[in-house]
Amino acid sequence: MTELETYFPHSRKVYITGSRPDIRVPFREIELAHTLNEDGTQKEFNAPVRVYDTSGPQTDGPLPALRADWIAERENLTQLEHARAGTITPEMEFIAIREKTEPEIVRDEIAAGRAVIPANRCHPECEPMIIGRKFRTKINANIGNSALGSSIEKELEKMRWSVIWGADTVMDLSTGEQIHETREAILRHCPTPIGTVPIYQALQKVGGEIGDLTWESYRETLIEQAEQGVDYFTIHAGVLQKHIPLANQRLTGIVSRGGSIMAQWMKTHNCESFLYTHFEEICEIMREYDITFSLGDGLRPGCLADANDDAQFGELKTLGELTQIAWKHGCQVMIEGPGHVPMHKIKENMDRQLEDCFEAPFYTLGPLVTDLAAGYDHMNSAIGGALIGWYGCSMLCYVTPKEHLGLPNRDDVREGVVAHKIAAHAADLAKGIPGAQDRDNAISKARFDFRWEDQFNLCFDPERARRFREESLPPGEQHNVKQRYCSMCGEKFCSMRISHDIRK
Ligand code: IRN
Ligand code: FE2
Repeated sequence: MTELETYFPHSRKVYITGSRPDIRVPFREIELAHTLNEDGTQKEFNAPVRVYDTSGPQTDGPLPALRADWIAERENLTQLEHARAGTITPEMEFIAIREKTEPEIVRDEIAAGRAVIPANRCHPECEPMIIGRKFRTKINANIGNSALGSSIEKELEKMRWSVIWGADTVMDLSTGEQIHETREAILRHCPTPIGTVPIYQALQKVGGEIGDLTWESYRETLIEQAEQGVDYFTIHAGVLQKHIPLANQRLTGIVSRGGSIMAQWMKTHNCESFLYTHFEEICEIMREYDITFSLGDGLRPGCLADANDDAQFGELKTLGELTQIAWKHGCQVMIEGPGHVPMHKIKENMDRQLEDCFEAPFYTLGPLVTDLAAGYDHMNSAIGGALIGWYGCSMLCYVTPKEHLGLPNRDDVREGVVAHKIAAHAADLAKGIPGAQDRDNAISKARFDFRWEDQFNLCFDPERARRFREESLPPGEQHNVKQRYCSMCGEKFCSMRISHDIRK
């Protein structure tokens, strides 16, 4: 049994074929039981529910190169350049089927810069996906080792685990040993786009001495990772010398790793960031591989007191200028956002980002809506994520219960992914993504029918739902899924049972 089958019983993978046989778009189909009459006879058939699926082919070995022919067949243009030229690429068609929309809508959103398809030419294993506010809200899971531990095997395992629970992209944030080998293993086995923050490896190469970073060594790192197939790069090119004094007045200064590295480098050398001064050369490399920019929020607020301050919004303006330069080079761009922001200040973040960055997709870390939730920061982040998603954010970076405390383990990854799936889905319902509510309606019908198995299988974490119900029933009753009540209210006080009686 694959892990997917273990954790998602009664689900099977199905594929929809597009205009050519090698466009095969994966979905997960959840099979449902019939609705029964009280005497056990069949009352109604319940159609299976088909959901978006990120889990990939579920094989142990390297994944098939599903995009290899598409890449070989066409001119070396980026998805943005193809879209501007009016071409619908196989990736765009794949995505249209996946998102249950028209290829022309996908092309148009890409051409306008309102959406991106992170898909490096050297990552043919990647199943195409889109990040943009007209489409399903996406979530990213961060994995990667640090100086304090982990192994390639463990990181691969976390990657597989993330996509089973529903991560749409995975970022390898390794800063420890064997960065190149870890990334290679992840890229060859991962069905989703992979993102990285190249400055981390560049710094590792110079032994962690920030002053020793150079444009040349950074450039070399970019190309090394580009050749491996990384689909999007976080580049903190918006942190400028003029922003540093603004950040010095803050309660918690600069909390972005990449942002703090670049600020320190500028102080040491007393000159502008090489990411900014060499930005056009970076664009040329990104264009060559069709790597998507994820313009880093090096000055995101790290506490409520610093939210929406001049440092943050000053950087955002710079990110907007850089977006236009990247677009001029034919590169795809998304913009990273905060951070720690109280709820009443979230909307302003979204509104300004749309305006200052010309509607390039927004990709945020939370926001965390309070500073008090250590141990529960995945929930804290999901609250802000749901709100900003509703306002128009396109992708949420997950936060795990270990945020501010340590490197997440397997359980933390699961909790983090599921919490943000809830947030992203809540946003999709409110955004009015077509069909978003179908699965909610199906589970509610199952609940009202006392179809326990279906109720488990339709939710985000069937294994946990099943276990929680079993744990709360008396011994002997634990596997009985025929009861028409649960232990929360008991039989006599079950409102759903009473509602059925009222109807009779
Ligand atoms: C997402 C939005 N804002 C930040 N992020 C993520 O934070 C980004 O995609 C990457 O995973 C991580 C980068 O962290 P630093 O280097 O900015 O701390
Ligand atoms: Fe934080």
